[in-house]
Amino acid sequence: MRKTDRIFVAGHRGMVGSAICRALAKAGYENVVTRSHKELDLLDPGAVRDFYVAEKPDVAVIAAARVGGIGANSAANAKFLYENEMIAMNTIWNAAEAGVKRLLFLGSTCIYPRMAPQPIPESALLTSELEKTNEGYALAKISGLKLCEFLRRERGLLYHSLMPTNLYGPGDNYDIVHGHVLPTLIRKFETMKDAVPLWGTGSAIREFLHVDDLASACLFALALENPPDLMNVGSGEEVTIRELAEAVKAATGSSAKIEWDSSKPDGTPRKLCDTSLIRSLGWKPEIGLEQGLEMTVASYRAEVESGTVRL
Ligand code: GFB
Repeated sequence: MRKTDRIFVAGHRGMVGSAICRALAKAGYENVVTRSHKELDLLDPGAVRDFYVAEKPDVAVIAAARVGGIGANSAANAKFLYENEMIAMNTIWNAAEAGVKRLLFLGSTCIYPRMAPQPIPESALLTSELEKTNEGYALAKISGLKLCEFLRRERGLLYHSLMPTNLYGPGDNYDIVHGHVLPTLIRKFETMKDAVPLWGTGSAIREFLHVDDLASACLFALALENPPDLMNVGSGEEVTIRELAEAVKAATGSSAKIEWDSSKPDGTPRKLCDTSLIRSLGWKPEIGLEQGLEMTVASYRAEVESGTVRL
């Protein structure tokens, strides 16, 4: 990717897209093209086709998606499948039709089977059943990465994908019902003074990656001349949800009591991705969970203060 390339970042207002735009600006890429949801509906194939034909980007980064935590996903698998499938198909297929030479598609490690070997290698894809709570989202992301793979093989286009583990950072969604666990816990500990109700048993194991580390992985992957079709991106740092809760409690300075609600789902028992492929090529994360939590509690407070927090 050259500094003069015209780069379309789909989903630039989301946590991931905005981190990628920050990283691109910092690295001196000035020709970034963005469209708000109002300006371009990614669910509309005709609008997306017309956009690519008119704008002719050299590179596209697909960071747009309907995302949410276990609550949002398990309550609306149909919507998560439909919208994410449409976004993936429209943005990838129409890019190819319009002659976009390079494209990076972002997914999630929930594409891997529920009982995948740990840490999960890229080769675990489609080897057994998916986790039911986010099956719709996972199926859409699998379609997207496969479309990239097929277009690369059949048309020689440099379309490839990254699968990040659970992300967090500035601009996250702090909605208590629909958000991911880490931002939701920050909000709960910041706003509930006596008791904090948490979901499940606390035994599920997750890996968390700061979104600025994902953005650095995106720029790294885009600089590779012959990137693998699919690479995992993770921090390698695992915690139980119980340990995460204690860490968030400490980072927020809360003294509230934690109450577990085991009627709520734990989801995938363990989700640690094998990042040996991307690390062997030279990328590594920079922000550990303790530091990342401190930064994110500070950005949450700043977002609340300025009225920009997403709830
Ligand atoms: O981030 P999260 O919602 O989703 O984390 P997944 C869910 C884990 O945190 C479960 C526990 O073990 C929950 O029982 N948990 C405890 C809570 N308290 C809370 C709470 O207040 N809110 C939430 N949300 N969880 C998502 C997928 O899976 O991961 C998406 O649904 C996507 O598709 C994303 O792949 C990265 O880690 O289970």
